[in-house]
Amino acid sequence: MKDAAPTTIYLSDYTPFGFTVDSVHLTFRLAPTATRVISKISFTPNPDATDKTFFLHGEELDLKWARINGTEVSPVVSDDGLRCDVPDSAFVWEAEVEISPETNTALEGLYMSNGMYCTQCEAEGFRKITYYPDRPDVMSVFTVRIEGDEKVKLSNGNPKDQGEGWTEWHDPWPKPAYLFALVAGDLVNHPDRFTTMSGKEVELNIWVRPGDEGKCAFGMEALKKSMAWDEEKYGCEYDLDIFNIVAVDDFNMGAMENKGLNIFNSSCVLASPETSTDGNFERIEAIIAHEYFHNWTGNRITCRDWFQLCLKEGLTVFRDAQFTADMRSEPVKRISDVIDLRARQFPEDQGPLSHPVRPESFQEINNFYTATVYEKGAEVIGMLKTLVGDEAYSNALDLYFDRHDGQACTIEDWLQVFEDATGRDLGQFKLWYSQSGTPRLRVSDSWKNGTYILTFTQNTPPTPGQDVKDPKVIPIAVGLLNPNGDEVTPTQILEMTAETQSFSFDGLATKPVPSILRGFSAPVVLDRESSREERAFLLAHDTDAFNRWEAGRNLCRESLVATITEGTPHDDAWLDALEKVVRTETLDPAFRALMLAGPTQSELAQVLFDRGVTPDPDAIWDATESLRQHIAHRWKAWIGDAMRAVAVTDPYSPDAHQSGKRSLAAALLSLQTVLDGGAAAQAQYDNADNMTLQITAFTQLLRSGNGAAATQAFYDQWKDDRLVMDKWFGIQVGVARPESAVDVARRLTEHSAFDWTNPNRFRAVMGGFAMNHAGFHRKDGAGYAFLTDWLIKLDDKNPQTTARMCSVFQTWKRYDADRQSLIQEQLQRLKNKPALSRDTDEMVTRILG
Ligand code: B3K
Ligand code: ZN
Repeated sequence: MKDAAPTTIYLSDYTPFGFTVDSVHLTFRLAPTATRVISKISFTPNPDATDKTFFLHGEELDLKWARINGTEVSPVVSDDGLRCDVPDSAFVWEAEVEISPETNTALEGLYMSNGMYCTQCEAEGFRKITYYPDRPDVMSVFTVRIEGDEKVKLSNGNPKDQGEGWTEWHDPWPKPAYLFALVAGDLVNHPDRFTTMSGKEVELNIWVRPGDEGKCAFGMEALKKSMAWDEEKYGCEYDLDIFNIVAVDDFNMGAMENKGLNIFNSSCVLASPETSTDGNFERIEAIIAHEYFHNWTGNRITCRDWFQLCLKEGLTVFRDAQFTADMRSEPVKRISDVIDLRARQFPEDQGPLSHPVRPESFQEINNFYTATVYEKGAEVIGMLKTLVGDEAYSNALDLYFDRHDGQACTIEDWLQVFEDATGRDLGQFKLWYSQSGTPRLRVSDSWKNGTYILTFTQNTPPTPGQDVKDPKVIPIAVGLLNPNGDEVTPTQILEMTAETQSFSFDGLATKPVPSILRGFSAPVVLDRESSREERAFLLAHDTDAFNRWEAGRNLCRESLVATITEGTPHDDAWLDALEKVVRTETLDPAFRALMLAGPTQSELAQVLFDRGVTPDPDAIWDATESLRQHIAHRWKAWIGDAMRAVAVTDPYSPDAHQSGKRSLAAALLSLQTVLDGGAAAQAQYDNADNMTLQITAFTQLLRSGNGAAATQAFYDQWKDDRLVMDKWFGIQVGVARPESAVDVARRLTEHSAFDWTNPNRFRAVMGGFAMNHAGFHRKDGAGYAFLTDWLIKLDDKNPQTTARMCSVFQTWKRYDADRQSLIQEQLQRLKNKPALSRDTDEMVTRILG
């Protein structure tokens, strides 16, 4: 276990390593509790480094011997590594260590999952495999020999040689240790091939446990589409003879882009119509693309240090979003991403965990794989592209790949490429990387003699460690509509650079209606007091799909806020406008479904808090539930017809067209359930031939209070499918009524299938529970105490997953004094846990502030 004595690491302290690594040879003699790792590493003193201390990272390693140039040496070994005197010219380091994969429950380094050996080395897991300079700027060529009885033994690069009980791999591309991977087990593969743009044949495989081979076809198609897309859009060609993906059941996150050997959480690659929802299919496609795209943005060009994480993650998220938009629907993808950004990144940016896209200090880097680094990091790239234009973006990317291939880079390198490609000064733009917090953009307008003026004022509230903020460059996409609904000024990008700035539009016959921040052109909160009529007008007429959706969402939000704060009846004028959109059959069903999705309860809590109202989770739950009832009764004459109109009759396909129809049907089924108590849902459940229909019906049956039979039936049908069982666990706790959510969650943890050491299962229950806003925030604090008990328990086994889950407490300051002190009490209890991990300690300390 890592010690909890916190050491803070600073970006400003970066110095290069004193040596370069010319080659690495590793031999693994696999055994569950006594794997031997023999390393042979060639070092050369680094002329660019002043500090020539020979320090190799290493944690939880049992060093058997070490040699330099063939002579045994006695290094000074500590908890985090070793030091040794070394020659002042090139030398060869050799060492043998013993490690215990079977007892490695933290799931970083080399560990075992269902009898299979696998690794996770990003960010700092390689140091649990052998002594090594485990930092991303030390890159080398690896040769790996794996000895063991397992049928399949994989590592990075290309297969080199094999014999009875051993296999060798060679990766010709220099890489940092975090991209190292090894897998060994009795696996089976789903094979395929891909011919690259220069005619090179690549062997492709998805490796799974026997029994899962029927769930690989979709992932394989997604991989081939990703490979073709990256060639076409970015000119990025694959660079090895083989590309392997392995599905692993015990994994702390979604997937990992190890060079030539991607390792995936099985939930992010295995798919079949019977067991996976449309949402699962879309997510799998996106994650396969994301990890594949890392081959260039992350692997060929990597990060100099972990502060530069957004260099690879922000860019790769941006690229995978482009891919999904191309494969599916651009506006639907954009709206979904903004929903996700507001749900996950905004609370982070506006709370105690707020940090810049490029953080400047950390204690545990695993705590910085955040929505800010990933999703806001992608938004920053999107803004850069908007500002420089598509062609310049493409030229800059070409230059980036040319100039930095094979290097470990910084955000400065990245921005320099754009400055060189465009001639622009990006000094002010760089603030997006260093300043944390969500800017608020206030808008006012005026109209005189045919000139319309929009005036914007930007303000970023203080965040931890950053009291004062400078104005940022904000690209504001604006279009103007005239009162009959025609667009008079198509989308223009207004480039805001000052704290307050006005933009005028001349020669207009009538005062226009502005459509501001089209496509969500910047990750800001737009404060504009506009009338209900204006929002309804944009909902009906805006040509920008995002802002059309936004207008509807804002109307829904305001209606709910008025109900919560003043008891005002729901706004029927808005509902009539919404009805028109939802019933417009020429519109994409997926878009219509998004129109029906109101703000989440957590989002409403934030809106109330921002307006100086202390959110009451029960009142928020009541208001959203009563709105559902109200809409259902108001629309009861046509809901059934609308559901039938979007019913899919063709054989199941997870494509955008069919899944859009099913998502609209699911939203309508939620309303129908209010009217019939679950009769339609039960019929759908009984006839469902795919998981999307089955799970949406199951969800509504649970919500109707008539879900007992389906709960048992679902369990009986799927008890042997671990990924489907995760859904069974998660949904029950996610949709439980507020007053019973803690009991439901507790009962589920007592179920024999609740394997809490499996991150997917733990997250299904605990994550599902924390998403149950009113249930988690139960007034007596039972929800907080329940979750904390489990975090205390998990921390000893798996610090990474524990620490990540702590973020559900980050919004604690929104709530009333009683809830605040109940949360503080639990966080303090967690903080006082003996031998608390460094990961969790850092999170709790930051959240408490
Ligand atoms: N790079 C990995 C994430 C590693 C997380 C380490 N705690 C997956 C990805 O972003 O593609
Ligand atoms: Zn990534």
